[in-house]
Amino acid sequence: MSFPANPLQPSQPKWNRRQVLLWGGAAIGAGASAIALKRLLPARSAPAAVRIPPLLAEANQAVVGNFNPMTLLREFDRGVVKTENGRTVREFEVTAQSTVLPLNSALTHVSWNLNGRVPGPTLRATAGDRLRIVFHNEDGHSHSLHFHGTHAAEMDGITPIRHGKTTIYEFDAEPYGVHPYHCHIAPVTRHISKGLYGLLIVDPPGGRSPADELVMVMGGYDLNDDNHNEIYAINGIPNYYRDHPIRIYQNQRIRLYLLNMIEFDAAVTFHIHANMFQVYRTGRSLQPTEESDVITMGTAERHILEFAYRYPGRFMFHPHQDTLAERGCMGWFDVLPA
Ligand SMILES: [Cu+2]
Repeated sequence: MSFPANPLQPSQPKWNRRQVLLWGGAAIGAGASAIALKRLLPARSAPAAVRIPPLLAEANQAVVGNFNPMTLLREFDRGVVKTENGRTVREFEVTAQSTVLPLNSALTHVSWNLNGRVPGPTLRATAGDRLRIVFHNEDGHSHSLHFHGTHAAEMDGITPIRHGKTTIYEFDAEPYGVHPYHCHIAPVTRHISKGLYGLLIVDPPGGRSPADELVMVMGGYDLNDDNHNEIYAINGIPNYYRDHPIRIYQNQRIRLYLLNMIEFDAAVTFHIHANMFQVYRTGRSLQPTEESDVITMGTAERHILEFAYRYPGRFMFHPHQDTLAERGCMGWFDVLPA
């Protein structure tokens, strides 16, 4: 595989003994045992060509609520890998819960989220893998996980999973590309805007070229239930990357997996300063189909954007609806000399 693992934040599936025992017998099959769940994560290391700037100490400590948007950027959950009948199976564990997010110094918000973070974990597989997503609902409301991509009707994730219940979604990772997942319980606008969404990246069989890979999900918060967003964020926390610029290297390819999960606004744009990006729409191609510095995305639209910065310095990124940028949906790249 050619995609780089992140040496800073390796995938850390959170299996514990209780959870293995909880569903092991029913879901793994009679012949399997907990031993089969031993971690088989390949010991990939980043190709020498890809350099990731070390995090500043303050970014290492900049945890907001239960998560750190700086490390979340490059965090990919490849699941617990096993082989069944000669094929790769990836088992993921996703838990819906409520946590209080400090959106800024004056504002907290009760978020409904997955694994304690907004967005939820970035699940990652290769086309053709079997995906098994164990979904626990520990929140007081009913929720579900609905994946984009191709799967059977019974795996479409529109059935409410009640508080305290667990269900398993299982399907093949197809097609390759970038797929959102989100809760699909009514009112969906409310369940999504409170934070129940994330990304599933399905890599093409041969992988993609080496790059410093980042994930950004744009979201909005309707704080007073008036079906309008009062505040916006990239990766959960408003203005996080304004206050903590993302360090990247000059002249190195950045591969940005970008998803728009903003409810209530029909469409938004995404713009980077002083540069152009190449667009792989929905991640469904191996060659870019267009080049621009601004792209329009309806809700649930997602793309891969690739670019490299020729000049060092600080460069802004944001939707070009500047009211969104002014309400939390913006950040900076801090381009370091190569
Ligand atoms: Cu929900």
